[in-house]
Amino acid sequence: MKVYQPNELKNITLIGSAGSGKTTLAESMMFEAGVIKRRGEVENKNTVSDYFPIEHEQERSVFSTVLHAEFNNKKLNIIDTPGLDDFVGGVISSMAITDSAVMTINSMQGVEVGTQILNRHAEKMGKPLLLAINQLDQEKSNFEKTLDDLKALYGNKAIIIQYPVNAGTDFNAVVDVLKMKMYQWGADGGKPEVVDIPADQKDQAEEYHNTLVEAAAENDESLMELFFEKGALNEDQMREGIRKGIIDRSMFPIFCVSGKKNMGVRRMMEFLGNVAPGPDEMPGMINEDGEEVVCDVNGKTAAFVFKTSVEEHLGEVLYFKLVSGKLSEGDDLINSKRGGKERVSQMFAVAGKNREKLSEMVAGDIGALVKLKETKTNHSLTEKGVAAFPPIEFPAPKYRAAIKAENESDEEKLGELLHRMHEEDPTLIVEYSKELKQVIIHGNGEFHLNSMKWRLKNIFKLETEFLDPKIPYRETITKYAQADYKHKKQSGGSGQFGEVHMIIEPFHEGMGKPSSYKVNGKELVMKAKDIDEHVLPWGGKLVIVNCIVGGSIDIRFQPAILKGIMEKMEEGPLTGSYARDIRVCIYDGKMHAVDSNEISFKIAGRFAFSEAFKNAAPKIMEPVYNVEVLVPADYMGDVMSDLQGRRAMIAGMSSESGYEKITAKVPLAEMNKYSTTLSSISSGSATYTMEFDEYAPVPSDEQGKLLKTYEKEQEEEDK
Ligand SMILES: Nc1nc2c(ncn2[C@@H]2O[C@H](COP(=O)(O)OP(=O)(O)OP(=O)(O)O)[C@@H](O)[C@H]2O)c(=O)[nH]1
Ligand SMILES: [Mg+2]
Repeated sequence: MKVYQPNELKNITLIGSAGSGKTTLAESMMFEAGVIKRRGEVENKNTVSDYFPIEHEQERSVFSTVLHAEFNNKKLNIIDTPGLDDFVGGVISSMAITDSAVMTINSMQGVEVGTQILNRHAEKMGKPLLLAINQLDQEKSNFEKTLDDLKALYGNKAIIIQYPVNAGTDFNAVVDVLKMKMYQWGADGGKPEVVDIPADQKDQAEEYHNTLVEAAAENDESLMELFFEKGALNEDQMREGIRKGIIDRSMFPIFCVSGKKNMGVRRMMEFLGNVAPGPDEMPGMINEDGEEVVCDVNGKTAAFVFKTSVEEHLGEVLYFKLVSGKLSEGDDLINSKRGGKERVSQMFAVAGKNREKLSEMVAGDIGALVKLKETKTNHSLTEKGVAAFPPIEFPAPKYRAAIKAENESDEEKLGELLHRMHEEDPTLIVEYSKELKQVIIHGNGEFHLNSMKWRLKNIFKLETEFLDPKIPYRETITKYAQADYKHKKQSGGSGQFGEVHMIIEPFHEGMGKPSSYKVNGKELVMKAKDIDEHVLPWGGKLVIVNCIVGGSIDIRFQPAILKGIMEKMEEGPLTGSYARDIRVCIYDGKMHAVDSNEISFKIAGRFAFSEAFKNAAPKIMEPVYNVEVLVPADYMGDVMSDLQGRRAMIAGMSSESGYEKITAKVPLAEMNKYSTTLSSISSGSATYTMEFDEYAPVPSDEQGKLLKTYEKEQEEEDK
C-alpha cells in the first residue's frame, strides 16, 4: 500500500442510533472501494465490520471496527461504532482520534434519543458532523419528518446537499444541490447515472442550492464578497466554504443514502474524500505537558493506542493513530506509560479482520500493531523523550452487578479475565470490594455486562453468575454521647491497663471547637488542644480532639487509641458498614506506670467508642445519585411514576428539541437494573446517566429493614 500523506487522509467515525445502518453503510463503502468483492449483511453475519462471534449472536455491533478504503487517491479511515448506548466507549475512543463523524439517521424514525446522545458527545468533543439520512428505500421512510427533526436539533446549520426524489420502496434517485445534478441508480446501486435535474424538481433544487451557496459563503469573507459580486459561487469555491463550515461546526451537511441498496454511497465517499477535514486541518492532540501535538510528518514520532482487541490467530491487536512523525517496520518506540521499549515488528492497515501489511506510515494515519509486550489501550508509543497523551475520558459507568464464578476454583481465572477485559474496554470497571465482600462490575448497561458474561462463557469457557450488588452504606451519629472504658487484665507477669473517657458527636465542616457538654446532669467542659483531621478512604472524616488535661493519658498512647477507634469505624455497629463524619473528644483517662501499653489503650479506645456510638442515635446513610433521564414526551408520565416509586426527588424537568429531560436524586439502592426497566417502559427510546452525589440518611422504615437484614445475616454467620 502506498504511504498516504496527511492531505490524502480522512479519518471518520460512523456514529448513529442503534440499527440506523452504520455497519451496512460501511459494508457498501468497503465494496465500493474494492476492499471486499461481495456485500455481506448484518443478518447473514457476514459483514466486514461485525466479525466477532458476539456481534453475530446479537446481530448488532458491540465493538468499534477500524476499516479503510482507498478511494479516488485518498485513504478513508472509517471506524464503524456500535449504536447502543451500552457500548458508547467505542464511540468516544474513536471520535477522540478521528477528525469528523458521519451520523446516520434512520429515515423511518427521524432523530432518536440515541441520535441526541451521540450528538452531545460529538458536540462536547468539538467534532465536525456530517448527517447521512439512511434507509431511504424503506416503505416507511419519511424524509420530511427526518429533516424537520434535524432542523429542530441543528437549526439552520443543518444544510441539504442532497434530497431524495422518491423515498420509499421505489427509491432510486437523489438531487444533489451542490453538483446541481440528479443521481440515479439501477436495482443494485453502485455507480450512479448522473442526469439533469427533471423539470418538476427544478424549483425545489434551486431553493436548496441557494440556501447552500449562502451558507457556504457565510464561512469565508472573501467568498462572501465573491458571492455578492457575482451572485454565485463555483463548485470549488462552494467546497471551500462548506469545508470551513464543517470544521467550525457551523454547518451540518445532509446526505441521502440507502446503505443496504448501495445508493448514494459513492457520492458520499467522494465528498468525504474531497471536503471532509483531514488530520492536518484539525487541531492536534494535547499531550500530558499541555502542548498541542499537530499532525506533522516531520515532527517527533508520537502514536496513541485507542483500542485493543484479542483476535483469533493474532492475539492482542493494538489500534493506534500516528499523531505526529513517521513510523516504519522495525522502529523502536518507548511505551510512555510503562517506560519499556517496544519494537514495531508488524504493522497493518485494517478493514475489520482483513489486514494489509504496511512497511511505513506517516502522521495522521491509523493502523494496527501486533506482538507488543506491554502496550494497552490509552498508552502512547513515542520517540525517546516525547510526552505521552493523557488517557481518553469516558462517561461514568451507570450500571453495576456483582459477579462470581459458578465454580469456586475458577475465581482466580475470573479475576485475570476481568482484568484483561478491562484493558480491552476501559468502560468496564472491575472493583474488588473489601467492604461489600463482592466483585462488582461497573458498566454502561445490562447489555454491556451481558456481553461480557457471554464472552466469558463462549470464548473463555467460564460460567459465571451475576448477583445483586450490595450497597455501600455508611453509618454516622446524630447527637453527642459520652462513654468511658477501663481495660484491665492481670495475667502472670505484667498486666494490661488503659482507661479512656470520650465524647463523640456528629462532625460537619466549619463546626466550632468543642466547648461544654451535659452528661448525666453534670457539665463537662472541654479544653481542646490538638485537633487531628483524618480524611477517610471511604469518604467523610474522623476528627480527634485531644482535650486531656493534667497528663492523665500520656501522649504516646494517642496513636493506639486512634487505632482502636478506627477499627470500629471500619465496622459500624448497626450494619457493619463504614462509619463517617464523627468528632471524638478524648478528655480523660488513667494510666498505670507498669501495666499500661499500646494494646491496652487500643482496646480501651475501641470499646469506649463503640459504647458511645450506640448512644449517639446512630443512623444509616446511603449513597444518592444525580440521575438524568432523556425521554420522548410520550413516555414522560410512565418514567416519572416509575421514578417516584424509587424514592426519587425530582430536581428539574425541561424540554430539549422534542425530548424531555428529567433530573432527580435517587438512592443507589433503588437503581438496581434501572437500564432494563427504563428500556422496557419506553420501548427502548429513553436513556439516562447517573453520577454519585452524596450520602444521605435512609428513611427510618428503610433503616428498620436494613437492621433486620443485618441481624439475620449475623445469625447465619454465627451458625
Ligand atoms: N432497507 C434497508 N435496511 C437497512 C439499511 N441500512 C441498514 N438496514 C438494516 O437495518 C438493520 C440494522 O442495520 P445495521 O447496519 O446493523 O445498523 P447499525 O447502525 O450498524 O446498528 P448497531 O451496530 O446496532 O448500532 C439491519 O437489519 C440492516 O439490514 C438500508 O439502507 N435499507
Ligand atoms: Mg453496527
